[in-house]
Amino acid sequence: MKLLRSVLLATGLAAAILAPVAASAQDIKPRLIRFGYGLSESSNQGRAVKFFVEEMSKRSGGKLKVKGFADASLGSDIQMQNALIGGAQEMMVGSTATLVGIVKDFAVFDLPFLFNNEQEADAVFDGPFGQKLAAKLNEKGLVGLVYWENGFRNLTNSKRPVEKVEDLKGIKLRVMQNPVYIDMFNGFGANAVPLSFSELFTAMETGTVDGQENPVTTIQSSKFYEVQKYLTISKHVYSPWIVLASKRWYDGLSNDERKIINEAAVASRDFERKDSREASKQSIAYLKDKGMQINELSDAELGRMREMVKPAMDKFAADGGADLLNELQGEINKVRK
Ligand code: TF8
Repeated sequence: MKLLRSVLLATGLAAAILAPVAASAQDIKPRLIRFGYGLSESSNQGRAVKFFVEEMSKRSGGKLKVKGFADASLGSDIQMQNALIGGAQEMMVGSTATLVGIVKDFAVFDLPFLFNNEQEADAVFDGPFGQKLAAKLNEKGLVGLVYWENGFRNLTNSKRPVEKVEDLKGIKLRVMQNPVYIDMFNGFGANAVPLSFSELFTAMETGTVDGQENPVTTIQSSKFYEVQKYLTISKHVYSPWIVLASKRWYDGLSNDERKIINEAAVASRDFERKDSREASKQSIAYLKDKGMQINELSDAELGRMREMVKPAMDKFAADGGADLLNELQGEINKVRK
């Protein structure tokens, strides 16, 4: 017993001594890294940030200290992007949809009904297409590290069940600040209201908007069921998140530090996707239990929506996005085969 204890003590001690030694052989400085995000600490986004914090600490012998800031406490997605560009904040995770003011090409991911499932999305985001778009951020002062899953988006509102597109008529629907979303939902007959996520709950609570669209995990973690009665499973868009670093800050790091960040980011991506997918399986039952009335759109209705959204797709193509959309569809077809 005594022996066992001292062996345990010794191995524990050895690990404690060796970890920092291994890290200090590398060029790593003690740093505080502010990592902002829009959802709550208990959301899938929050859990993955926590995982990243721990990975960074482990991989750097405690030197690279990441502090997560939940609930948009450092600002909305767009405000944080600008803080990263200016070098006032180091890292964030947020929607690619809000990056369109910086790199227009990201709008291609906002087009509806592109991906049939998560596996197609993973292959495209982690493959050359996703990497090419992320690389376009560099000249704008951002580094796109990895894509996380936000998920397939669904509709909620406080007015009525949406069983057919016509039910959206006149509904004031919050969308992300992005022209594709505005065109898409106006095309469906709703009144699209672009708003930052951080203003959304209050806007629904006060009736400034009647509804919104987001993955079920977010509808759960942001407690939208408190202010929304109807949930329609439409899966109209697969939405990614992107983990970003300030380029100004990132360029000043050592190779060893950058390597740790890149590897921790990849580990966080794998953790986040698995965790989000598991969580989303529980969400529908949870939301039903919270009193939401839930319906699924029929294939026929989804087919009608695809037709109705064609003008928005054509507009994207005519606006210089045709080649990009073709390329993306080509990449998705490769995965489908
Ligand atoms: C949205 C997005 C949100 C993100 C998040 C705050 O509706 O789906 O998940 O912006 O980072 O705005």
